[in-house]
Amino acid sequence: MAAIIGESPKLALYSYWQSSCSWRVRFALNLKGISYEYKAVNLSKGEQFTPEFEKLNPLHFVPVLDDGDVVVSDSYAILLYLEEKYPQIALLPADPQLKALNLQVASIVTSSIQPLHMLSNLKYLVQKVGPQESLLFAQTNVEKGFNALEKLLKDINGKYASGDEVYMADVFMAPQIAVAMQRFKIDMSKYPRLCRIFESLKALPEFLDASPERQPDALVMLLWSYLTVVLTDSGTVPPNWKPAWDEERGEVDPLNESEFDGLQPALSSRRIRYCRKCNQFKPPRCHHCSVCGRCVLKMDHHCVWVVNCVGALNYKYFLLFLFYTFLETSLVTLALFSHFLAFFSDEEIPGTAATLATTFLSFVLNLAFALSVFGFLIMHVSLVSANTTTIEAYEKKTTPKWRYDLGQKKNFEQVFGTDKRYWFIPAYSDEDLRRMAALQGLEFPSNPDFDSEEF
Ligand SMILES: N[C@@H](CCC(=O)N[C@@H](CS)C(=O)NCC(=O)O)C(=O)O
Ligand SMILES: [Zn+2]
Ligand SMILES: [Zn+2]
Repeated sequence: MAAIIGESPKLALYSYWQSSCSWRVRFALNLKGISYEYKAVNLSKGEQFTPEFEKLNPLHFVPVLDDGDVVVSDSYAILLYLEEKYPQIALLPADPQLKALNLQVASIVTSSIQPLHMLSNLKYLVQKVGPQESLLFAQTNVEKGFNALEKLLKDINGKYASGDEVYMADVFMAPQIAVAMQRFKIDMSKYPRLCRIFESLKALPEFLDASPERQPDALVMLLWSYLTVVLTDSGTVPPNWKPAWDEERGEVDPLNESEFDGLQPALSSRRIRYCRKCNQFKPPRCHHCSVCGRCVLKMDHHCVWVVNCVGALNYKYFLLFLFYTFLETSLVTLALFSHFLAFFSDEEIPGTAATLATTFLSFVLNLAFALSVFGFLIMHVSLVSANTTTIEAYEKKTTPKWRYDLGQKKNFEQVFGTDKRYWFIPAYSDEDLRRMAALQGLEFPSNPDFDSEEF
């Protein structure tokens, strides 16, 4: 987002990443080079119905623009307001006929297409007439609107809707076409003029920056997982912890019997896990981390990216962080793919040298990240499905009979919990925290068939 003009106080935009109406306004603000504060309103959680939001827009819709003394809701009204208040980089042409055309296109999108497929209306229809009928209803109305737009713009020359400049018609059409293709699978080959306009518009960095997957609220899950894995202690051995019985054999630093005077006889005949650096007993699967300088419960590895050790208490959060990073970087890579290909074609690419370089670099970096995170993710999927940690997989000898292997489903639950609703969020249900010993990191259920096996 470019710098704001003059000394005006910063605008705020109430928006939801997936809302096409908000996308129009984000696109317009970017075209005008106006920076703004992004205020996420989570429509799927019903945040549009809170009393605070109702004061801003009694219709409970995003977008809403807050320009200090002036609060405007409705994308159409917001565009006209911005045009008056920030006239630099006009989004309406001076020519009355072209101006009318732009207003007409914008109005067709906001009143004759989008309201007929908006989520709350479709939800209502799904309940009344079923999912098939409601999808057909949405598709029919999008196509009706696109037929009209195709005819209206058929004889206009130029890359964009009303010529070679980007105006209000484009601002309204581009997100609408993107949604029609992605959400309603509309066959755009029936609308060649709209297709050409969309091809030019989707190459604009101002449009890409406004796209759903680049909005801060789309990044929420990634950031949430990241902060949780950074802030959750990986698990330390409680002071004075003593083993109830021997757990593992072949550990480093086996002690001789005279070193544990006072322990039960049954224990002294076996090998006890003891950390000489911390001077304390080690629970099963616990390892000493030399970076953290302490013993870490079910230690996986020390991770520099999250500046923390990854262990029993934060392993799930770490995996979710990997998963959401993979999702995010792959989406951005896919979105930028056609722009990347355009660099190798002969066609002229719009945008300044700086924005082109940024697009190119973003593509390469996101692709590299997506691929490396993917490799890491696959490795951890196989570790989780066998109920091993990175350290154990490294240390494990050849036997396939791993005592903690409870079968794939149970192994997965040992890390992610048994409650499906919590699988994709960095948290556990209270019930799981109470019932599942593995989540505390001191005891782990083992497979009775392999229990006596050595490893
Ligand atoms: N005419 C309004 C429509 C706004 C609108 O439909 N917003 C949708 C998102 S695109 C919304 O907030 N829906 C919330 C809901 O349906 O509860 C505009 O152009 O801003
Ligand atoms: Zn230690
Ligand atoms: Zn560590």
